[in-house]
Amino acid sequence: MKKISIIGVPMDLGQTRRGVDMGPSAIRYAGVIERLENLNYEIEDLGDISIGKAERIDDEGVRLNLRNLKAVAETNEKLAQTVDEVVQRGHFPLVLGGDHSIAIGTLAGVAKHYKNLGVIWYDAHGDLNTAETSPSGNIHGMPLAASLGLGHPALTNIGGYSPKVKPENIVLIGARSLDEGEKRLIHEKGIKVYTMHEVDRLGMTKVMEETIAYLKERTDGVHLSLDLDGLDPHDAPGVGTPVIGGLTYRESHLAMEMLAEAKLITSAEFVEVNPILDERNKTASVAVALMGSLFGEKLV
Ligand code: NNH
Ligand code: MN
Ligand code: MN
Ligand code: MN
Repeated sequence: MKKISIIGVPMDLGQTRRGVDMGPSAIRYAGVIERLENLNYEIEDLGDISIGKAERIDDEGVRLNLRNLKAVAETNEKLAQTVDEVVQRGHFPLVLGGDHSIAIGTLAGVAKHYKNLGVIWYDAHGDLNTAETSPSGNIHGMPLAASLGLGHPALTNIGGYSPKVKPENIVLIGARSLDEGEKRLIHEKGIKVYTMHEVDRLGMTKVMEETIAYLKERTDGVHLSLDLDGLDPHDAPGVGTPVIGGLTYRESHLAMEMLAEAKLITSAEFVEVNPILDERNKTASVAVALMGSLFGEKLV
């Protein structure tokens, strides 16, 4: 596939740090379009999805432990629609965040086109909370659970169907900050996880070989959901919830290069870039460099 459609989602309502709404702009400024054009892709930039407005007094969100539920759900409906159309036109959807709550809409737009969509969740976190288990009430900690059909119906039914993905088609990579409820769910559902422990022990080469083999045999398309906080804060400082001890810049490139070689990925999103917390747009630049590798850039 040689055509990529870029969709910006300047969403910051799934968490409480301001600035992540500037992510799409920072990623464009870091040269995403030129970078991918150089790899001979035809790029269509669809601009940004308009974001629902937060309730001034979000009593309902507070009561439900789902901050800004209404606006987050509305925005994800729009995103799902846009992504759906992109896939229908045979283009590769590349979504730029924005906080990770937007994965709900991306997956809603993508998953209906596959019988068995695989998902790689590259993240320090599991994003497997529901309102019942969330320590924060932040919806950016819930998108993978919502896509499994777990949580509030306003989130699980985006796009008019649920679930989007089966637990056995998911692989988590880079996890190192999981809440108790998330750990329970991972065991209960048998979700495949490469925590930092496994990455240290096996090395990224083996982790990716196993991930690729595992998903190749059971899925008919794979979505990459890459949260920049999966990387170590040394390499990606511009994120709202940095966690020490993460994946390096080189490990991450290796992962992307191996995915490119395997021709596995059929849609992708890069999320949680927060330019306000960043150092000279470093994190957006890292995101663009990783996209280069994902789309086949070679060092020589
Ligand atoms: N697990 C925590 C929560 O649910 C933090 C989630 N933060 C993230 N997820 N950045 O990727 O609130
Ligand atoms: Mn076209
Ligand atoms: Mn995340
Ligand atoms: Mn995260």
